[in-house]
Amino acid sequence: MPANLPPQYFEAEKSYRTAKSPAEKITALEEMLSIMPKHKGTDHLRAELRSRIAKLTQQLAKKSGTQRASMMIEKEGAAQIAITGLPNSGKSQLIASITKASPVIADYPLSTHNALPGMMEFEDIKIQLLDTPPLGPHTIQWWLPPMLRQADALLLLIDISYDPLAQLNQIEANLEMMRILFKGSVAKTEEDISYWHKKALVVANKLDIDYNDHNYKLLLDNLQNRISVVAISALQKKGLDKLRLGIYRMLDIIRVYTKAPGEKAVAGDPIVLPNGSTLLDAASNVHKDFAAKLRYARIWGSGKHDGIMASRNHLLKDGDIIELHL
Ligand SMILES: Nc1nc2c(ncn2[C@@H]2O[C@H](COP(=O)(O)OP(=O)(O)O)[C@@H](O)[C@H]2O)c(=O)[nH]1
Ligand SMILES: [Mg+2]
Repeated sequence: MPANLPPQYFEAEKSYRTAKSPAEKITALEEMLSIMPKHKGTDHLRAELRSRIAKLTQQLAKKSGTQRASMMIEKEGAAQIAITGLPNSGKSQLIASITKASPVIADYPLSTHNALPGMMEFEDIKIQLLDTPPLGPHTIQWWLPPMLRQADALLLLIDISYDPLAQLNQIEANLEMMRILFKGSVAKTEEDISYWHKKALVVANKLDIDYNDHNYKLLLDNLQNRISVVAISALQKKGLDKLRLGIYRMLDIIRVYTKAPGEKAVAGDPIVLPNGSTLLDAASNVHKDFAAKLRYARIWGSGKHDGIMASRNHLLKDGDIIELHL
């Protein structure tokens, strides 16, 4: 136990020990985490607290009947992305326009109480999007923070018809309270292990309302490329192809196709891997035993000569075709 913990920490720890329900325990652990000084000496303890929070959240999700459904949305497809933002920004409209899901869309705030998944197609892969309840000073569903933390990436949806910078600030502040930081966030830049670090894309919605151009420029000027922005009209289905591409790029993934000797690659059914993956990573993705059994592989696409033999640590590129020899 690091010696220099402030007295408030021990108070929070006491409420953790006396807490009766998992929900109370989580609250106390979150508090301990926020009080604890952030330096090398507390790394281990902070990691420990995070894993206790994760375990308790899982327990809670298993117990709490009706809420379980929205909490435990299993990842499907190449990635799971949560759409988040303030009330009325158009989260549900976006899901309805870009996937086949049909959530409630309404002009009053807080119309979404549950999370709803939908599958978005991008070329030959599918990416799961989650419609979620809004951020803000309202009663936030207890499962919203773990859901956002669990997602592979976030879409930060902004209603461009009013003050975009205030909205972005509020989104950032709300996420930070949930211990979530995103790449390009001004809040904190250092790698802090007591936070969940997410990739994020800012989506400026309602661009169909013409006076919104001004607000959009304001947003772009302020962000100065620290985070990518895509402008859309969810209602009129404009900019959605750009959004699909933006999401794909944000994920930083590659698609690799396998083929059997003498045959063509299976079109439309790629293995999806993080950018920077090697042939060996692809092999173990196909089957856990393949990495050990792999004798050699031939590769088409990223090599200078198609069909060359490639080494196990050959870096793969999007669109490569591989032939594994065991
Ligand atoms: N003009 C315009 N209105 C939109 C757009 N997207 C959503 N809306 C409207 O904004 C309101 C809130 O939308 P909703 O999807 O329910 O927002 P949510 O609370 O973020 O889920 C509804 O009245 C929608 O019709 C858009 O692209 N353009
Ligand atoms: Mg909604």
